[in-house]
Parts: sequence; C-alpha cells; structure tokens
Amino acid sequence: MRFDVVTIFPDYLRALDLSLVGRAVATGTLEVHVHDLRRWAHDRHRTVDGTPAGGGAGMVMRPDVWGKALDEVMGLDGTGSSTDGADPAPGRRVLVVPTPSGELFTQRTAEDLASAATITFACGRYEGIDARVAQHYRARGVEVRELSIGDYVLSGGEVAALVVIEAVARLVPGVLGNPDSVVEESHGADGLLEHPAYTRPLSWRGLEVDPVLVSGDHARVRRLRRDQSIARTAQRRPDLVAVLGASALDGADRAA
Ligand code: 6GU
Repeated sequence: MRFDVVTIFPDYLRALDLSLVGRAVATGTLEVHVHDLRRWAHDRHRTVDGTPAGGGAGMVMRPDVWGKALDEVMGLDGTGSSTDGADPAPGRRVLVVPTPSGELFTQRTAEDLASAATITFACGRYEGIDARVAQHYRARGVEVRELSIGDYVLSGGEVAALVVIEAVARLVPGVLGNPDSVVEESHGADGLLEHPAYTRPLSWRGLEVDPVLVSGDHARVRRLRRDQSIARTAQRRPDLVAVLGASALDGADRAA
C-alpha cells in the first residue's frame, strides 16, 4: 500500500520513519511519500491561503494550489506519472481529507481503507481547505473521505493523518509481526474493549496478578478475560454496550 501526504508541515510526518510504519517502509511492504504543499504555490510568497469568502476569522486554503498539488500527487494531471517518478498504482485510490467536520474515523473505517492501493491525505491548516476541492475530486470520480478522528479540535490535519495511517497500516498483511494481535484487541469484531494485560512480576507493590492467569486452565483464562472485557466496557464505554447485538453475549455472560 502507498500513502501520500500533502501538507505545509512535512516535518510533522517524520514520526512515520519510526516504529512499525518505518519498518514496513524499510522492508518494502509500505510506501510513504510526504509532499510540501508550497511546492505548488505560484507567487513569490508561496501563498497557500486566503481570507474566508463571506468574512469571519481565520484563513482558508486556496483551491487552485491544492488542485495542482493533488492532480500531480494522485497522477491525475494527464502526464501519466505521479510525483517521485512512480506510475499510479493500479487498484482502489482514496483521497482522505482530515477535518473535524468529517465522518467519524473508527476501526471499521480503518478496516475498509486497508483494501485501498493508494491513500492520499490532504492536510489542511487554519480553517480548512476550500470546500470545492473535495467537491471537484468527487465529481472526477475520486473516492473522497472527509474524516474526523474524534470530537475535539486540532490545529491541522497532520496528526489526524498520522492516526489514520498507523491504524490502517497495521491491518496491511506483513506490517505487524504477529497477525493475531489484530484479532484480539479493543474495538475488534465482538464490540468489547480489551481485557487488562499483566506480566511478571506476579506480585508487585502489593498488587497480585489473578492466579487464574497462571493456572494453565485455558477455559478459565478465557472466561476471566471475557468477564473483565464486559465489565470494563460497561464501565468505560456504555455507548458500546448499547449497540451490542443480541448475539454478542454468550450463555455464561447472561448467567453472570
Ligand atoms: Cl481530522 N482535523 C482537525 N483539524 N481537527 C480534528 C480532526 C481532524 N479530528 C478531530 N479533530
């Protein structure tokens, strides 16, 4: 899978050189390209924004600059090749526009995006990107996803792009060391939060690991963890419990 990020703060994305994504890039499982939007600004001051039509606070990013950048990065400029000399990859191509007014990004969104061949991120700053940019690429048949990572406001889309890239990348086969960690985790298919985790020492500052976890009785371990998942979800995320289907609880859960 290939990720392209267009931003006025390329250094924000240096975190992608680290950890799991960095390793996957080094081994060729993922490609990550970060582009400085100002490269496509035409004036001497490399202006990328303007005052909002209709008035108000803040600045809005110019559609003409974004149009040139995205045409080139997505390989839509008619030259048949995208930035960095690569031919546009075949397969599903998605344009993600991080914005606090987007649809909520969830694990389901990440699972969906994991089947894309190329994801391009248009990271806006200030009050956002002129709305015609998303409209234009949709009209050209591009799959455009305006995504919010939660109900709070960030200063720009860069951190949100990092969040989406990390969540999607770890679902791409070959990126995670142990593929099992994708199935047994919070926000997995069962809709429950993950149970608490423990390691040695079994006794620490007067706190003990439940002996069931070291009993070797796998059925009891499974039961304990499931009970803890349910209790934790009920306490911390009643909104998740409310949407659990009838099949989410087993006979032993109902008895408890
Ligand atoms: Cl995607 N962008 C910004 N600027 N703020 C956010 C966000 C995105 N998601 C939540 N808050």
